[in-house]
Amino acid sequence: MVTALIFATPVSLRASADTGVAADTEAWLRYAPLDAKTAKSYAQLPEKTVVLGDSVVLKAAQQELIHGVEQMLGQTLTPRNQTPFGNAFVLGTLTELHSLPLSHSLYPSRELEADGYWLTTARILNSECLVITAVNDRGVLYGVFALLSKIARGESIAAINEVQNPYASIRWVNQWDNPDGRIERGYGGRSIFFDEGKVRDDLTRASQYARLLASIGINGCTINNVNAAPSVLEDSFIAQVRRIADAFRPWGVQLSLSVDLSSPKVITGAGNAHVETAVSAVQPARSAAAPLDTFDPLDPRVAEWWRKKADEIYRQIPDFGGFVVKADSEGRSGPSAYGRTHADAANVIARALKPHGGVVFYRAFVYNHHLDWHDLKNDRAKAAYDNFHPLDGAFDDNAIVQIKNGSIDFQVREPVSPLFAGLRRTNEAIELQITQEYTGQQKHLCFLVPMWKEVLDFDMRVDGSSTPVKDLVSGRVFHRPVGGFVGVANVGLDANWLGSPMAMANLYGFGRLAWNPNLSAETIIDEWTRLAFGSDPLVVRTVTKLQLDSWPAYESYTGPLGAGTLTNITGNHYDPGPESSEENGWGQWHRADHDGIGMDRTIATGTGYIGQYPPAVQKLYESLANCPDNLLLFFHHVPYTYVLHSGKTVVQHVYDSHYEGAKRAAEFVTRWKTLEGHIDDERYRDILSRFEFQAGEAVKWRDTICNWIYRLSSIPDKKGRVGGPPTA
Ligand code: GCV
Repeated sequence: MVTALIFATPVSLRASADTGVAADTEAWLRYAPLDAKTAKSYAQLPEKTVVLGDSVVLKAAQQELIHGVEQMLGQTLTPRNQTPFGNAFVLGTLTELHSLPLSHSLYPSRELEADGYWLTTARILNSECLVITAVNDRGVLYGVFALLSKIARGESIAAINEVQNPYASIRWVNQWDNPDGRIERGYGGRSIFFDEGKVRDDLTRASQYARLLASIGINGCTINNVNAAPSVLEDSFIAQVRRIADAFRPWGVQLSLSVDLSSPKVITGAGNAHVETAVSAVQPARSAAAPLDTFDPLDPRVAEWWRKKADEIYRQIPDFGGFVVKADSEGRSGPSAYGRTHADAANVIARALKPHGGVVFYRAFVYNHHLDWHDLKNDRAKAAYDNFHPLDGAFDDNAIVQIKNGSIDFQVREPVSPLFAGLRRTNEAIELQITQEYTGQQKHLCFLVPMWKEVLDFDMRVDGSSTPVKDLVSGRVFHRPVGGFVGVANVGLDANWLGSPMAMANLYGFGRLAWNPNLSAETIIDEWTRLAFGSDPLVVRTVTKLQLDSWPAYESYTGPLGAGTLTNITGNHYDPGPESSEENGWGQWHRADHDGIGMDRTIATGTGYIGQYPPAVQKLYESLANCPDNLLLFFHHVPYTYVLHSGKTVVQHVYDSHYEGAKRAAEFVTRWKTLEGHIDDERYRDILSRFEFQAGEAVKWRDTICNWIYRLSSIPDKKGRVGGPPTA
């Protein structure tokens, strides 16, 4: 098969590396010229590059190295392909490296795994070389990006000897793009992949996106909405999707598709000869693409349909990653239509993918959105565990249950899903939301890495041992063959990808955590800031601190004490709308009334949700005495006068935190203003106007929530800001 090579063209020219638009598009791959002093410390770098092999990934790696060194150091590396090559950057797998005459045996200090890399110096053919090696080509590419990142941040690479392995094999992003070009919960413009029902002609952005993803170790991308249009599996569409896979391939990003479970029954299509054949009474079906009268996963015809469909896709896209399935959720078709289980549905697809090495991600986001809100025992938070825990062990080895971090839906604060601890014989992946659906939609600064860290580090105490979520999802705890991390990214055509340059720290942070969840939020944001804005100490200090302060600030003016969804849940998921959470079937309830607030999820008197956790975690949440303040209202219904560990009453905490949060949002403006003249004007002004807007929105949130709580509780603010004269 001839594969068209589409390499991303970095947009910034050396001279313009600091201008806003270019900096936005290049994001953390700006490779801005280094100052003279820092550049001097890299003066001894080789002047040539040698690549051992000719795969498109290795070529991309070499091109990236040449581009990065040129941009940052103004030095043009010469590609060499014959020996002896003198002092050079040597790029290639260990196997290739070992075929060279080396002066000494060259092995890393610890074992290299797939996608891992080793950066080292070595004497090859009597020349000093800087070696970037790995067990596979993708690892070499990641090594190049890691080396360039170090140079961009001014880190010393003298006598470098560093081995890095990824924490898990699954490091994927999901895009919720629709074929018409709109993106569900996307805040950065229209789809970079699709327009008007077709794959775009110009896939430059898709290629640039894959480059960005590769630079942070992301190895898979699902290109379409989990609310999947069945048409993505039509033959004519797959032929188009193949072009996106071609654009991804040099960057080692595997393409995958979200699919609708009812596809075998609903796919029709103009120009689809198979369909016409199938409906013809004269000729029997000749192809997998023919519509059936069922999508029952246990029907052999359905199994055959998926098998042929997979074969067909792999014929076009040999490195295809697999499928993502959302079923029996929010109106999607599912196995319940035939009385089958989620494992039945996942396995019929898994078996079709298996011969090709593909995987199916089956989402645990399955719940009834017509719950009776009158019934105090009903609880949407229980749904994932209730649906999937009984099926543990029933999923095939290449099926992965994809679990949202919390048990509701990407709220500003939720406890981790108990399902992470509830699957011992099933592969898992955690789903994190990079796009800020419930956390300010990129209009508010909300750096999510600290939240994700809390989730990944949360110790589930399975069997009484230390079992943090990161070790459950990576498969370490239960020795699962595959597992890892999925981030819902939703970048769009906007120059800055996510709709805001500062929000890109979340995409960067997701990739870095998926690679190594033990990195601290401080390290990650320090890296990102230096790459995106440079190393001026004032800029680094200010930007990192703003980012690190942003989630706590957002939480304090939108959703304190784990109260759950106070936003407009039936509408835009952005504005304050606390009343909309109640009296409907969606189950994002906070149960606020005149006497108190919070969901009673205890085992003793509530919904019993806490019982889904291992005993040590049950103990933490079941008693009011142990339950942390920041999740109190998620687990307990208490009177407004209940006194928190902090010594404040619930109602006073709500008032204070909203005023404090809005004040902090206003201070973001003044803090940002100290950077005038220290970063490019375009981004300075763009981000300033965002902070000003956020400050106003925070006041809106503050006033709406405080007045609402006052209306319900009739308890005035002790500081006299809400509902009555000061009492103190
Ligand atoms: C893609 C939430 C979002 C939906 C999303 C869904 C999901 O409900 O609001 O837009 O649908 O989650 O994750 O499937």
